[in-house]
Amino acid sequence: MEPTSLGDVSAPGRVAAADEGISEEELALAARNHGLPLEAMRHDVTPPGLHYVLVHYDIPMAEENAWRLSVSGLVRTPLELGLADLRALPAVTHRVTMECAGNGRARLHPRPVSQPWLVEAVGTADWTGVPLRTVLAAAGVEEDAVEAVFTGADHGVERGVEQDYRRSLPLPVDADTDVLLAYEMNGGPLPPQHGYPLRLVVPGWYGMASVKWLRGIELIGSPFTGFQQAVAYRYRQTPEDAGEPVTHIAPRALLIPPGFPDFMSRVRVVRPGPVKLEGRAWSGYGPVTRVEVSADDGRTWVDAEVTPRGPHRWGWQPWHTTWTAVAGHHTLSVRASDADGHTQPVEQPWNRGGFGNNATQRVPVLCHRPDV
Ligand SMILES: Nc1nc2c(c(=O)[nH]1)N[C@H]1C(S)=C(S)[C@@H](COP(=O)(O)O)O[C@H]1N2
Ligand SMILES: [Mo]
Repeated sequence: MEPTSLGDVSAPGRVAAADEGISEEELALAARNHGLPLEAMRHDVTPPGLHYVLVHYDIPMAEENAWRLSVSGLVRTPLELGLADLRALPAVTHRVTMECAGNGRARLHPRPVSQPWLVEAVGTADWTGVPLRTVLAAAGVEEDAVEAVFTGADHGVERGVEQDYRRSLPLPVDADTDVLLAYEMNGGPLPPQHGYPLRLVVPGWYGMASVKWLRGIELIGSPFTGFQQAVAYRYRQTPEDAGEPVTHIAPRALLIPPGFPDFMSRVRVVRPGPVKLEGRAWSGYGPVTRVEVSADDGRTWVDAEVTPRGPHRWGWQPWHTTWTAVAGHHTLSVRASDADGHTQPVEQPWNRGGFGNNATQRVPVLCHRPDV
């Protein structure tokens, strides 16, 4: 369908009818924004190219030598920093598991119409750069500043609102949150799709906070009301509901699909006998303390072995267990619990935007003997 206008911010995001399949518009988004192939969870650090990608508008053309980051608003010393200025400051590296807030959206009933992720909008990278607080300290944040607004170089229109991609974070930015202005991913320059030459990385928060192609930081004296803050990325049950802001990553465990896949259905094929089940688990609220696995579609659960969180406090944790497969059809599920007391639900946590759906993964498996 050809749009007759660029939309209207007073019209809520659409929810699909009960029997409505994925549209060509959703397919176009899904083809641009790719997920992590789940077998790539075998890598502790996701190789670039396999890390999920989400871009609202277009990937901007950028050149490191010409790039400027401005720090403005309620600061004593406004700054204009080039990449060389940032590289001259003490650098840190953090291993961070990032996940899109829309991960799980396409599994919701009814389905909010947007990027149709199943469970694969996640990845883990080593991000190198300058702590945000180093740059804020250099600029000298005024007492009356309450938020920092981050502006990307990408520009588009969303529900009728033309905009640069912008998000804010509340002040102060604590030392223990490890928010980073990153110019390297996994030891190399940022790939274009991940924010080259500079991005924000907000560990523990859903991906929308980690503004890519970062060109501006503005300190402001009242809460930011931009589209990506006040309209999008809120947990709402109805269009009228003001909703709660989307912030931290809810716990999730994923299984590296065992055995080998059927090409079309992706059903997994395994042989009878012991099958190693393994995967990753993470939460933005603290370490994952428990992972349970079900081989009977969530009726009974057994504990898997979770590797305690090591030096990488923002990275996913491996888990594993052994399942004795018998001939027939099975549905494997896995669920995580974190130190803050959150457990993944078996029922979908529905909201209009399709955010934070961490309902447990379901992996259909067919166990049979090799043909002779
Ligand atoms: N400038 C800008 N930053 C952005 C976005 C964007 O569209 N533009 N998308 C956000 C969203 S919704 C997510 S989930 C993450 C994705 O980061 P990645 O593509 O590096 O995985 O970037 C965030 N930062
Ligand atoms: Mo996202």
